[in-house]
Amino acid sequence: MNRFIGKKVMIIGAGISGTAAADLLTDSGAEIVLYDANTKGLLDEASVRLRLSGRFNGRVVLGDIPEDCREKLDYLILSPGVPKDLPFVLLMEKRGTKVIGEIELGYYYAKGKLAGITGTNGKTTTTALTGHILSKVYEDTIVVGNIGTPYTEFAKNTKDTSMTVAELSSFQLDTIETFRPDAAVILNITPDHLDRHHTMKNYINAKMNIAVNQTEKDICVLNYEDATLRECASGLKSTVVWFSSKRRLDNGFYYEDGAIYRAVKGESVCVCKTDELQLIGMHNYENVMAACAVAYYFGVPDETLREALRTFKPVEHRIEYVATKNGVKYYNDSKGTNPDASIQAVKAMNAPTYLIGGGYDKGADYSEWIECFGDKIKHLILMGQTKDKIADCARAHGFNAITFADSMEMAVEFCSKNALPGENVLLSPCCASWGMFKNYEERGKIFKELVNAL
Ligand code: UMA
Repeated sequence: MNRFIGKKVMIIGAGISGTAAADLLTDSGAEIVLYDANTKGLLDEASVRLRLSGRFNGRVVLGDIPEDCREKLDYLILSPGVPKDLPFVLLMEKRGTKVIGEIELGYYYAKGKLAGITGTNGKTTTTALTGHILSKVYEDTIVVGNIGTPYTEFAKNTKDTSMTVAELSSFQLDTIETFRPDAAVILNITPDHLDRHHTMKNYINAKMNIAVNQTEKDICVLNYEDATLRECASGLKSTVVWFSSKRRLDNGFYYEDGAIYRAVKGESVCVCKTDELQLIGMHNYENVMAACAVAYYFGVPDETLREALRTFKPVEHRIEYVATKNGVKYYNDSKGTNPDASIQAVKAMNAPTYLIGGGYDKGADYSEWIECFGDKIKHLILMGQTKDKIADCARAHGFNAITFADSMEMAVEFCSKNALPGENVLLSPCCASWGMFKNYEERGKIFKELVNAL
């Protein structure tokens, strides 16, 4: 029985999630309003309709919410970027409207198996890797969610034999109700998005929601080295599978001396050596362990898993190996747009490194980034709006090997002339790209083109 027949449904947000949700509901028999606050006047009805399928027969409302939309709503479906504590949402909830997120809507329609992956950092890589591994066994594997493809776009086409791997942000998990992945992963929880969730407790609760409907038949893969996750694990009904980058576990997955192991009742099997992987850095080995745990649960044979791990290419612009020129290895981490991400990239380097940084000023504090340089960063090449601010901070920390560059061309040229065979060049700006580039993708592409042309 279709729960939406004859129901009044409003979808908030006409971005990629909202339009996919509207398309999904088009034949449901619901009376649909697709609404967008559109505060900057960037949308008009024609452009929204263009992105909807031709069959959409609901209303598109932009700007202020008309009076007739404030009454008798049965469902309110929120896009990920829409907070659930908006006055209108709270009002409708008070009036008896069921409020769910776009992910919950997708789940109503989805069939087959489901792996859900969340965490503050690493979820895109883990989702892409898990999808890559599972596709070797499950012909009909789809990768959806925060990674950039709305769940609602594909949910209706899934079959009982389908395998869905969903990257889930705290925004998306905040508005689920019955969503229940067979395998859940929480990689780590550190402060993020506090402007939206207001408190760390709310943020943690949103992340833990991924497992809230699980039973002991389902697994929840957790990082043993994350104190918050260790604390929260006792409240879960799921079967917990731990992974650790720091210690040998009797049950679960762990890293030791350049290899990843699976342990069952104290018996360990080597899953792969980390030098077989194209992913580098301990944070990535954690992502690999989480993906392996999901693969094991879904019955991927060891040999298939090993081969899939070997062939997986890192997500573009995230500590991505570009090329070796004159014995110097070049890495593109244009997605390193904040200190946390750039610190991981520096930690992942295993040789003296020329680091290209700087860009748009988001008001970040660069101290921790500079402090993690140690002996590893040999020279810092700075560009963009933040170059003086970073240079001052670096000098205050006693780091003086600094060169300014007016363009990416100059930065790459300097590195190619100075870096010695066996050393690395890393683009990990610690800043957004705006001001010099359209976005971090463009910055990374330009860097790669320049390197490949050397
Ligand atoms: N809008 C309103 N009212 C509001 C807020 C937004 O009407 O109160 C409207 C905006 O005017 C806009 C539309 O909603 O037109 C945008 O909706 P959205 O922000 O939910 O964005 P989508 O285009 O649907 O993309 C969303 C995710 N965006 C966010 O979570 C902000 C995408 O994650 C995700 O890839 C996509 O769904 C598919 O699942 C992006 C992201 O930045 C990459 N995620 C955050 C992150 O990774 O840190 C969480």
